[in-house]
Order: sequence, then C-alpha cells, then structure tokens
Amino acid sequence: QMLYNDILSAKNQNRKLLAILLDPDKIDWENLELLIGKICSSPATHVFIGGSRVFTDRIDELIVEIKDRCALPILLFPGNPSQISHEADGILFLSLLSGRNPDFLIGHHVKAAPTLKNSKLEIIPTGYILIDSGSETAVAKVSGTNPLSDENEIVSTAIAGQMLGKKLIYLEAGSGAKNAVHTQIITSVSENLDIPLIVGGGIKTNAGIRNAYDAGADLVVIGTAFENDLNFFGND
Ligand code: 1GP
Repeated sequence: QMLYNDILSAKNQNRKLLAILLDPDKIDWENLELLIGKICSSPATHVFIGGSRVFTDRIDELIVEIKDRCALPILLFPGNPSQISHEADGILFLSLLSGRNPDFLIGHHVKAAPTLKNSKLEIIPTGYILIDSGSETAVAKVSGTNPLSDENEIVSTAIAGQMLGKKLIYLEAGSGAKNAVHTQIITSVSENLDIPLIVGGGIKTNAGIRNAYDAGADLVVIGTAFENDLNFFGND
C-alpha cells in the first residue's frame, strides 16, 4: 500500500502530483537515455506506462531501463492484460465506469487476476471515467463506449466509484484530446470525493496543468505534450 499511501498523503497535504505517461510503442529507443534524463530532471513524481493498445513486447525492458536511472515510482496504466509487467512498482487497476462494456468493467480484470495475485505489483483500484473532449479518442474507440458530458452524470459516476471501493478516480479526456477536462467538471467531482483525483488527456501547456490543480486535481497526467517536446517542463 506504499504507493497509494503516498498519493493519499500528498492529497491530504495539498502537495500536487504529476505523472508522465509513456506509450511503449512511441519510444525512440535510440535516444532512450535522453528521454529518461528529461523525465528525471522534470517535476514529475510518477511515471505511467501504457496505452489503449500496445504492440511492442519491450515493456519490461523499458521499465528496467527507467528504473536503472531514475527513482520515480512506475505505475502501469494498461489498456488490457497483455500490458502487465512485473518490473513495475504498481498498477492502476482501471475499471471503465463511464461505459457499459463488460470487458472493460470487469472482464479484463478477471483474466488478469491470477497473474496479479502472484505478483509483487501494488494494485490500486481505479475508477476510470472517460469525458467528452470534442474529438474521438483511442479509449472510446477501443472500448466501444461513449464518453460522458453531463456534469451530474459524471459526478454521480465518480461518487459511485468511491462507494464501490475504488481508491482513485481518473477523469480522462483521452490521449491527444482536442480539449482537456473542463475545470468546472474537475471542481464538481473533487468537491464530491474523499479519494484522490487524477486528471489527464489533452493538457498541452504548463498553465493547463496549473488550471487542473487549481480546479481540484490531485495528480495530473501528461503524455502527448511531453512526447512531442522533451523540454516541455523547461530546458536544463
Ligand atoms: C491519456 O490522460 C493521458 O490517457 C494523457 O493524455 O497524451 O493528451 O497528455 P495526453
């Protein structure tokens, strides 16, 4: 429970957290050392690894390389059970609560359970809520579910997730989304939750990160913006 307790105590101390999301398929292996150096010197507190679909079989290798050079905790953010790596520290055990696709609510979890039971990964039950972001996203496509846009439904879904025992709620606009999750939505959800709130998808600037924090996000996820510009957090 170490990873989760750290996230929870950060929330309680109002210490904001930042995750860099790496899609294993988009890694420039030739320049891996540079990438890891940039992650280490960034303000990131966590590294997330995963994607809706991942084709490479080099996830273990990627995690070992990062761990060799960087002390940040590594959490899996898997789109399906094939992305489980025992080299990571933990896993966001995501249940797609915004959708009604049984595979993403419970099916994949049943498939992964025996493997996870025998692993040292810290398992963090996470209610995953896809929010409408003005464009079709990979999560919506792969899961065959529609994102939510009604504020009351989003808040009710987050509350239900907490009541079901989820330890985190993740508001997801989708990787590379046109629009990030609206600050009004973040505020309404955070005001109704006791557990930490993760927000990600379509955040393109450092001001966007601050806006999400100010609205009530406890942990912000940055994928595409850092992928496109390794100096996103500043030159060093
Ligand atoms: C996607 O929330 C993450 O699952 C990050 O999205 O790639 O748009 O930063 P971006």
